[in-house]
Amino acid sequence: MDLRNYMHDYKNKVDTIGLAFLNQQGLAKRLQDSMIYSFAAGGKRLRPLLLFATLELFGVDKEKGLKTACAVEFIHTSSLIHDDLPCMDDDDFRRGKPSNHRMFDEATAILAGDALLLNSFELISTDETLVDNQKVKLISLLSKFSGAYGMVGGQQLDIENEGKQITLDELRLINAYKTGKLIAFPILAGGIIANRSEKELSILEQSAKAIGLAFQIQDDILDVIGNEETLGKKVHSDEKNHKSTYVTLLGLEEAHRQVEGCFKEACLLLDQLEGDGTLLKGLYQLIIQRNH
Ligand code: GRG
Repeated sequence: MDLRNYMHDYKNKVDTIGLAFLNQQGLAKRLQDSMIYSFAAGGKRLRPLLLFATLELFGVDKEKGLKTACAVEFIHTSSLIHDDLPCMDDDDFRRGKPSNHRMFDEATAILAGDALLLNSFELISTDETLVDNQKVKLISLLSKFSGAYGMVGGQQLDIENEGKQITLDELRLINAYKTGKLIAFPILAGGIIANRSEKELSILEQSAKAIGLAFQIQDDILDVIGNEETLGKKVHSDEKNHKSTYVTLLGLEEAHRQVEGCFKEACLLLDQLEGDGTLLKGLYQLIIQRNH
């Protein structure tokens, strides 16, 4: 399957499912508008695409991943809304548009993030293409990877370390949780929906960890060499917030080398699995070559 066509088709499918959910006969119109504003603001939909590409690897019908893919994008969107708040990163722009609290107001932005987070579990639990056992595993993993022992815990550590000089190991740990877990979820979710063994899930998890690290290093690189217009947000924000990053700790050249090293490791791990990993590797490549 051609990577570009696949990305286009499956991005559209996630958009359709997400918008249908968010456009239901509503209770609070401003809240719905605020959720739709951020969900439809033009994200790359990397996490959903990782899930579909993992299903393709195992030869499983990608339609079975639609609601779970949308669920992880809801959580990702909720985290971006909260991340931009004045009490967090205090960013006025996201994806080239005013951040949610700038477009609406802080209270609405907080509630939109809360609702997207919680409704993500509704999406999975009402998915009629999955059996109950799969739904429980997916909900359990998604809540673990998003919560105190996942993304939210990583965010807390990140805030506590602002302005401090930290080691490479400390930085890796923070990022493995703050960013890595939500990148790992869709890859593991693909394995769960494909009913793979514990051993195969463990290989998927190692591959996901490697590509998650590559993603974050590239993110730090883009904050230094990226273009504000393409990125849709301010560059040099890490410097402004006195953050230790892979670029400040390793230098640009070594950071680039490590992105490449992690990418190769992630692909080699996929080679240990039975199936066709071409699409997933193509997506891994896009992750490390992205300019926004
Ligand atoms: C409300 C669940 C919840 C959490 C709040 C604020 C917070 C806790 C966590 C912050 C996590 C965070 C924003 C990590 C940064 C991850 C990152 C580099 C996002 C950019 O991802 P892309 O490139 O973005 O996939 P697009 O715009 O393409 O979707």
